[in-house]
Amino acid sequence: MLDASDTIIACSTPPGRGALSVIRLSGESSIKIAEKLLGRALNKKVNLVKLPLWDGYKEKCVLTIFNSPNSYTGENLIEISCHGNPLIVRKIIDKFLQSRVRMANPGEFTLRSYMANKMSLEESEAVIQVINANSDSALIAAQNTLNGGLRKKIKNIQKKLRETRVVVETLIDFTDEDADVYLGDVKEKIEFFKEEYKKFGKLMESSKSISDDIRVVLAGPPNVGKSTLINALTNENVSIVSEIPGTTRDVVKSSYIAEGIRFVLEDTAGLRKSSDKIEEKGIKLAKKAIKSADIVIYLGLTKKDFEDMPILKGKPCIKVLNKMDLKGYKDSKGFTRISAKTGKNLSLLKSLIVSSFLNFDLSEVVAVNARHLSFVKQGSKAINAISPSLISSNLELVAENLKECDALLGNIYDPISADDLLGKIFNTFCIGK
Ligand SMILES: Nc1nc2c(ncn2[C@@H]2O[C@H](COP(=O)(O)OP(=O)(O)OP(=O)(O)O)[C@@H](O)[C@H]2O)c(=O)[nH]1
Ligand SMILES: [Mg+2]
Repeated sequence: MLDASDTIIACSTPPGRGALSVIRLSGESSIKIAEKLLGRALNKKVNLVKLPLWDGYKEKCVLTIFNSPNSYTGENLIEISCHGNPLIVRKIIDKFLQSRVRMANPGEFTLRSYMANKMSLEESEAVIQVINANSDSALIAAQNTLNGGLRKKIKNIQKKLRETRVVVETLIDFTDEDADVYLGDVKEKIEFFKEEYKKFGKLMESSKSISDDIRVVLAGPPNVGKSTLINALTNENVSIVSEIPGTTRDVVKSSYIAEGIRFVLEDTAGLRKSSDKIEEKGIKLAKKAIKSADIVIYLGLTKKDFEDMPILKGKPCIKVLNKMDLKGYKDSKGFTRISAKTGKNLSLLKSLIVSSFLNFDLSEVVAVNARHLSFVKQGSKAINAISPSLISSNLELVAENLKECDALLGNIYDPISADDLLGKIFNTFCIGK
């Protein structure tokens, strides 16, 4: 995977027919190899050539030359634009494969860019997020990370962490009496840093959700209007509505975009004790969806529907009372009241969903993936383990925890263990990128 000495080739545009396909050829010898195949020099930046593919057939294509180091990979690179026909693409690639060129692995062009120090690791990862972005905000986030925004945020929190650590390390060298005097200041400084880290962690979590689609799971007892709500919020008739409790069994998905963020709603089976085998399976799926949701909209008709819900513990949740249009409807504090049927308060509900994630300026959002978030969370554990009593009893351990968090965060843009990690990251790319 990490051998960057040879010349690689792959089609960089999606498979299928179109006006054009673009094939990339990268490696120090790429230009020489192409010149040999063509029997002519490639002196210009853009060259119109006739590439012999088999006896009697030459493909007219445009070869754009990017000389090292001013190319995507940092190596000599050629982009071959040909007619968008999979047969022609295959023939061109086959031609080069006969000339000391090999097929590129998934993400290998971007890996080479990383290896040539043209991009840092998290910037390389953002490339795939640019490709996969489904909404304006996901695209903004990916571009921000691509422009170094994530690293800037991490370095900023590391700077604050190190300032805190300096204070702790200094106190370790004090005599016991002097240390007692400053202990209060240190406790205050650490509390302040903990708060800063909490804010940073929240921004990272929201950024992770926004970088993907936000998964909003609609849950609650049967017959409360979950399916009516998914249809109303997404303006599509995706889920069956009926007055019979236990109608929905499978998880039904539909999406909408608000404030540039894509929300994927999941309608689920009503939660109740059931002896019906199929319904039971549906309830299992519902519970699974709730557990992995970014946010749950829990729907009920009365306050009683919200009692005893251990599954929602620690989950961001909006509690909603539906069917406010009905006669005899009872209002309750702490709940959002709607009517999925008449549409009353649905725009309010939509803005509540957005504000659960967008509690900061959208331009602040950076693309965060599961790997980044896992280091942020591990760092959070190390920071939260610093209690006031630990500060009083063991400053060395406090300093150690701060150091551990610092190292964990550093892994995001400067990983310690190289090859297997890089292999895993770049394997998630498409071939040709
Ligand atoms: N009056 C009134 N009726 C509603 C409202 N929302 C849903 N209903 C009705 O309530 C019944 C159940 O609606 P569904 O959307 O199927 O309920 P559900 O929660 O998906 O039910 P299950 O799939 O069985 O869990 C249907 O007859 C709907 O027309 C509302 O806001 N007001
Ligand atoms: Mg339903």
